Amino acid sequence: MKLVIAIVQDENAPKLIKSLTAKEYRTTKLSSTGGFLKSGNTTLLIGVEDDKMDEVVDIIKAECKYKKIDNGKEEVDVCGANIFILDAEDYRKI
Ligand code: 2BA
Repeated sequence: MKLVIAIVQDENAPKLIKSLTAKEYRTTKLSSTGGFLKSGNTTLLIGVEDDKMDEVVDIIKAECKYKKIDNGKEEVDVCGANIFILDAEDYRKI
């Protein structure tokens, strides 16, 4: 099993969560703040079986769009998603 940590733009999060939930993936949404822009973003925790990883990445790709932001000093490219994929050693529901 993998633990996916996906940092996405706030505006893309509702549709992404809806699409993941529709495919029966479970998500936890955390409110987060980017260290560079110091503005809000969304971090999702998603527990995924190994053989479902490609589908999850495809859903994230489909729902999360890249954008440019002018922070007053420069134009900054913000990715659709920054995704960390970790091996989950164990997972239990109690
Ligand atoms: P922020 O840290 O607010 O970064 C927003 C965007 O600013 C970044 O987009 C990148 O294009 C730019 N940026 C970030 N740090 C920079 C720097 N030191 N110098 C110049 N430009 C810089 P993304 O790379 O798509 O990142 C979007 C958000 O994802 C980040 O928001 C941060 O919250 C998270 N993130 C990205 N990479 C990460 C990493 N390696 N570890 C933890 N969080 C990460």
